[in-house]
Amino acid sequence: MTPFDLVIQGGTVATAVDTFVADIGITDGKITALGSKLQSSGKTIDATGKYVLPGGVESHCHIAQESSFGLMASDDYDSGSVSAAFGGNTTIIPFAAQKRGQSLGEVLDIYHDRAAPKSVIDYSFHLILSDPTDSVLKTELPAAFEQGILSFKVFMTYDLMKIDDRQMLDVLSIAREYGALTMVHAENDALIKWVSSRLLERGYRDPKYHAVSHPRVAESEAVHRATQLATFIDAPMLVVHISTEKAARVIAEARYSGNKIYGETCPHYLFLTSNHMDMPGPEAAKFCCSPPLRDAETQAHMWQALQNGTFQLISSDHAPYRFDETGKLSAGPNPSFKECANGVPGIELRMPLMFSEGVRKQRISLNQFVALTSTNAAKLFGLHPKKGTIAVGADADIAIWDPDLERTVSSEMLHDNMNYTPYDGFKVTGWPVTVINRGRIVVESNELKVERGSGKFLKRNPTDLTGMPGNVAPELNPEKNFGTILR
Ligand code: DUC
Ligand code: ZN
Ligand code: ZN
Repeated sequence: MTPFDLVIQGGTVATAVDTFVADIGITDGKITALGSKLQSSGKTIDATGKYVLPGGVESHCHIAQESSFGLMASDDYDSGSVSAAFGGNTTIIPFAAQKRGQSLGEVLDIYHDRAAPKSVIDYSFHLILSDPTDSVLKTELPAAFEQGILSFKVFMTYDLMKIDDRQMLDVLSIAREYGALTMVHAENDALIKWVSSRLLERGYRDPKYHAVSHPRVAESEAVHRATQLATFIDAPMLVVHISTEKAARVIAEARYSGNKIYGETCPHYLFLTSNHMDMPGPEAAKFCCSPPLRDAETQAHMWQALQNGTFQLISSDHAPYRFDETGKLSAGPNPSFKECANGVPGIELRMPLMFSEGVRKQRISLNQFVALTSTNAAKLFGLHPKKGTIAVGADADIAIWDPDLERTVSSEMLHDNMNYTPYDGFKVTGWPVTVINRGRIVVESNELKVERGSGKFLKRNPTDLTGMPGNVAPELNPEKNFGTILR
């Protein structure tokens, strides 16, 4: 047998289903053998006593992107991808956000230019659609799908971004036709506006009131509405950043009935609560994200939804805004809850936090960890089996984990372009120590080993909907609607 370029020897390999001890042989960036006593003509890594896991697929992060208020994220594709890699990720799928009036072609050109010279790991984009004109729906979106960008996010709130229910139906209908995945930020806009204006009228302006201004029912109502619309069209939909028990139950119910509905939650809803915001003045802005942090009881429901398969993804929703005038304090040193940028950083800590608090504390198995942080995203976003698993023929995207390495989190140890972390002082056990993307060693001995711009753009396939039968609404079914053809 020809020796391999790289061999990872003696580690405990885990995929979304299996755990076994094996050597991994890598040739030309791909996994070419799983076996024992494999010989390398190049480098050999001794992984004895370590876990050898698929690299993370981080499918929800905001990098070099203007927010829904127009503020640029603190991380570009250099710091964002480096931070992701140090956190065990080998693929990122950030957003390419359309401003109203912009064509999707223009948007994608801008984001390709932002990513290609800088990303150290592989990447794709989800579009954000804020302006679903006829040209966008009929020409520009299909063109983007053709380029392998088969997912996009829509918003039900934020004046500069939101689309209405009728537009949502148009968008879902196109997505269904092309096998694309609609991601949705589901919060009821009117409820948020109603509570926010009452708060401000009554003098409650500090950032901590952000937690009050986005009521739980705003999420559950909108998740119900969005998933009902998707179910009517029979189009796949991923509800992102779910933060409430009721919304989780809506997802569970939709999935129980065979609908193509998926759910995601984020580390901040598992590890932080609104108690972290209970302080006067601007410090609470460090914890402002949307939907907002909830309470410990809700955290338990989020864990349950991950454990029982209601949610398929745990994503960082890394939305980095520094605690200074470029970010959280861009409206001044004392912003109201309406003026501070929405979002928390976490791309480097998503997997370590989940490993430490999830796997080590036996809330989830090692295989569930792999599924939730890598394999499911690869499947949902059309990258599997090239990404998201350890198998012969797959890209050699691997993170080697030291399960016993203990570190206390501080902003200084992270590689993002932030000046704070909401997880400051957290004790985390279990960290990725070597990260490999397409056979290239990206991180080793706490150092970056590759050039900026060496990550590759990934052309994706449609979501694999096998096992998701869906339902045809009677009104759209010619056998039941007097023969009308509506889709
Ligand atoms: N939605 C996100 O997905 N991230 C940050 C803020 C928001 O509204
Ligand atoms: Zn959102
Ligand atoms: Zn987000």
